[in-house]
Amino acid sequence: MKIDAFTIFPDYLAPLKLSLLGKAQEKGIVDISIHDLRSFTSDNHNTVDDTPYGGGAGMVMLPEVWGKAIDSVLRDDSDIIVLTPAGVPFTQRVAEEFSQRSHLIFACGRYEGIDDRVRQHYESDEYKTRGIRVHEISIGDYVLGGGEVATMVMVEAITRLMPGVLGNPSSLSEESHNDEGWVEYPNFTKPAQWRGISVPEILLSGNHGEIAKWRESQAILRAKKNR
Ligand code: 97T
Repeated sequence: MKIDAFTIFPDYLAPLKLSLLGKAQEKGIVDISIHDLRSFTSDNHNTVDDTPYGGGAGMVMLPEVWGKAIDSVLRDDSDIIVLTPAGVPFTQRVAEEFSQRSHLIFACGRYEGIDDRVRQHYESDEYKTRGIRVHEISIGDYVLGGGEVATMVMVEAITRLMPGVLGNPSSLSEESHNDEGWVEYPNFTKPAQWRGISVPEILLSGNHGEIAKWRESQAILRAKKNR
């Protein structure tokens, strides 16, 4: 999988080069490129935004800069992902779908967002017939300073689903038993007693059938309490 991420703060996305993802890149499973949006400007001040038509607070990112940036990497199999609080909610199911794509382009907007004509342009029939799709995605109901952290969340959730990225693939098949990944039983390790609290007897019994039943019921109780 090829990933291209565009931002005016390339340093914010530096963690994508680390640890798990760094290893996945070494193995050649994913290839992540981080691009400075300012390198696609054409004026002396490297302007990326301007005041909104119709008035209002803040600045809007220029369509010309985003057009040049996206065109520089666009392929016939690209998915363009625009991070925005007004987007489609990002879920495990969405992560699974993106994990099977070949080229993801992340557009990290700052300020009040990106001129909407960028979305309209790449959603036109010309691009649709080439197999190019635009996705406006939100990672949750809160407001961030920009799309960078949301991009990191998405890249981590997506790439760990790709074959060879996770160290322990059995944790993936266990996850797939529950539909979105949030039904999880409570876990315990050594010691068997900690601050007067015992590990549940059943987990020490060696009865794998009963343990599985107990974990299932605990997972459902926890989901009811928390969700
Ligand atoms: O709040 C944001 C600002 C810019 C880009 C994305 C976001 C966001 O994404 N998910 C939640 C908020």
